[in-house]
Amino acid sequence: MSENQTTPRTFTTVKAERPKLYKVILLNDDYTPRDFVVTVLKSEFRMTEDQASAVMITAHRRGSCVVAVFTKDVAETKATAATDAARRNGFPLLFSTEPEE
Ligand code: TYC
Repeated sequence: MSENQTTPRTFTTVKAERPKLYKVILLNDDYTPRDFVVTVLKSEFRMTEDQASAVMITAHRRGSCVVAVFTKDVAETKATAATDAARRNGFPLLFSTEPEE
């Protein structure tokens, strides 16, 4: 018997999957006042006045604008909270979510 036999060892590499990310999308409509859109973006997405104004005007001109990217749960929670804030104020403003490619 050889004296320098070694015990075979198995090494397993555990790789953490990066969580899939989801976009929160602001949709334009003809009824919600611009100021209200800016207010919701500031309060629900912690944007500055300038950031919120830029996102609002992009959605107004192009029909929609990506607001931010989050994990699925956070994106859905924020889109729902922002849409609910609009409903409480009687506006049809809508935030949706979609997976990032
Ligand atoms: N289009 C709206 C208006 O002219 C303003 C608006 C902008 C509404 C962006 C929604 O996502 C929106 N009053």
